[in-house]
Amino acid sequence: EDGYELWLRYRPLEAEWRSTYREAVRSLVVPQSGSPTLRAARGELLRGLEGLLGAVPASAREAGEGALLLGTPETSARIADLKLPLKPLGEEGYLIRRVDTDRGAAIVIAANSDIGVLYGTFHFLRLLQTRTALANLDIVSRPRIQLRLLNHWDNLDRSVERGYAGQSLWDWWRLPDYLDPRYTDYARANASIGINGTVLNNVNASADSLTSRYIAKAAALADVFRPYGIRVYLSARFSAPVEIGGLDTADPLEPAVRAWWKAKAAEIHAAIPDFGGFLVKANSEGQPGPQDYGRSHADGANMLAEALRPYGGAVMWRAFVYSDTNPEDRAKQAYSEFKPLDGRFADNVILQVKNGPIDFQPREPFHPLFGAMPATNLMLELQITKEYLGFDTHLVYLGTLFEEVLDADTCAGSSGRCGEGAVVASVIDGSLHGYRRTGIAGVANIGTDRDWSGSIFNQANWYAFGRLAWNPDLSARSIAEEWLRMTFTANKRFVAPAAGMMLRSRQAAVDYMTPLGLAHLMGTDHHYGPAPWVDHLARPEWNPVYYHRADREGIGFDRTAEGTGAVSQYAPPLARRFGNRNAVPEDYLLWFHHLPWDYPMASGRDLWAELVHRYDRGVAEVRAMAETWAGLESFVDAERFYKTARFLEIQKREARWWRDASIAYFRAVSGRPLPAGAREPARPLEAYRALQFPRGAGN
Ligand code: BDP
Repeated sequence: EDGYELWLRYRPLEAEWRSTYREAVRSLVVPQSGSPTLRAARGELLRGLEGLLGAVPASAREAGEGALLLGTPETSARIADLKLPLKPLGEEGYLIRRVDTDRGAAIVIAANSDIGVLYGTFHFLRLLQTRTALANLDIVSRPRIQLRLLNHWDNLDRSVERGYAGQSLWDWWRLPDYLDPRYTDYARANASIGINGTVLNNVNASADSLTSRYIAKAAALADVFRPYGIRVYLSARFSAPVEIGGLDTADPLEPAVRAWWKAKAAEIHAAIPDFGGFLVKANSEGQPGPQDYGRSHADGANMLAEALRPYGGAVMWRAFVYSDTNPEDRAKQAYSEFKPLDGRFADNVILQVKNGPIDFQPREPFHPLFGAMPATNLMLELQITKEYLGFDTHLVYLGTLFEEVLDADTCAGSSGRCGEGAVVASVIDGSLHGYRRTGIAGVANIGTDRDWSGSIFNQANWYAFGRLAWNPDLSARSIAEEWLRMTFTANKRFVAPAAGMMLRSRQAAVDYMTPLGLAHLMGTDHHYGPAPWVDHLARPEWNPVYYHRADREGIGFDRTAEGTGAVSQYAPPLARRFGNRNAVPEDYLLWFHHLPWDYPMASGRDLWAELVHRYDRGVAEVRAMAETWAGLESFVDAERFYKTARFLEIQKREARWWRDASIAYFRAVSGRPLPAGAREPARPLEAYRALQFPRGAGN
């Protein structure tokens, strides 16, 4: 049990469930001449049922008592006869229902397309894996968001930017000749949670990935993924016409450049007929872009959109920009650049916006572009890989982070009031502003490690992303419980404590890393471990001191009207709430306000004592998590138990490191004594400052 099978383990169920389900599923009726997708559905069912029930039901041509009937009205006359209400399910939705046929009760998994049938099949297996009663089965499901994508930050040399699970899965050297069976398992796992696209290469892209040689390799992957409903996308380097095209400019208004991209799009589509489109990081962190030629983001995006239009492809243009010449608060820059362009993007462009205004921090308020671009398709980018949350070892369940963002109220509905459902989820599912194209992307945490994600619990973050992409209304709790049941055991005495630990884990990381709205205090460059003292880097916003602004008097970033005015980028009622130190949620206090150390907090403590309290709370929670896990040994196989237990020990030590180093630093800056009863940091500040990553970290 090395975690390779993820949540698709299909281990034998308890005897009672086995017999109940065997009764319910006695035969399989799958259209004979099935497409590869239908064959995949059948194969998964056989694999799943054999594992879970210890027996494969017979294949049958006719539905009788206990039949499981799969298909679409086109592929199955029996399903057509049932006249099921399939219309509202769209292209990808499905229906699972108990039906009475003239020969007895059967279960039907029906859809308008084969991919819908495959999604329904995975859902059906999940019902069994989670021990759900099948009587009165009547499930209707369709995805709320069109593009549900993973973004791989994978380089062509197989290194992975911010990847902590080994090398890139894509073996570019052996592609297209050798297709690692793992590619199929990757596709199965993604299809099981409804992910329908993957961007193969890093946003910091190499132009090589657009050469014919690499297109052939990407095409081979696309062929493997296609039966599973997964389309391939590529990150496009904006300067590719110069680097691989022999042109002397990449100016988006230059006819030769436009022609080059059109030809490139045609070439890619000839190799990958269902190619999804391009993801572009432009004029950000040194990447080339239209501004290099005095053109706007809209000019750049629209040029690529035009090239992809004949094939229905999309351009996902990232809003993650901050420039080295702009003296503005970094949190304001994306909004400042993109808000004036609202309505200027082609309709097959989607602006891809990170969840928060800075950069995947343990906690940020939602990005102010959500709700502010009614005339531009906007999609959400989340980070599944834990760049700022402890890499592979720390147990941090991100379902709660994702849920917090999706549920955040933009207060940008037509009434201009809060509390009327104008949440981020309603922006990105298109319902708030009537977007024609909708999407959500997660920066993948997947690599060649046997467990795919670097740790067993990191698999839950991949899982949660997919489930929420399909249905943003699901709760982080229900997803955690479902994942635990499928990944470990359905025993309540395991699931309840393990879910509790997962649900509290993200707040714990916020507490021991960056409590009360602090952000970006990680070691520069690698983003691992505390380094709030760093102040010597060339650009102000590369330095942690830029973000916390602590001095003898106080701490925090003043983004109110008296400060940088970033609050005004939110809808008026939110701007008022965030701008008022008495009304802002404490979770965002120091994000929006610079306050004196003795500022009185709701708890009755002053700010300094509260900060120390939060750090301590985070450390204590990790200790509790490790104890909880220790108590669950009897429910888990030795290998996965051991790995998680040892990782929790690392996390315990590193939470303490974060707490001690941060407190030692803020104590020195503020000149304040430790609050009464607070534990002295284990080492002097200088010792923490001297630590080098990775050696010495946390010792
Ligand atoms: C930052 C990462 C950097 C990425 C960048 C991005 O540190 O490696 O290239 O985001 O999203 O968080 O483009």
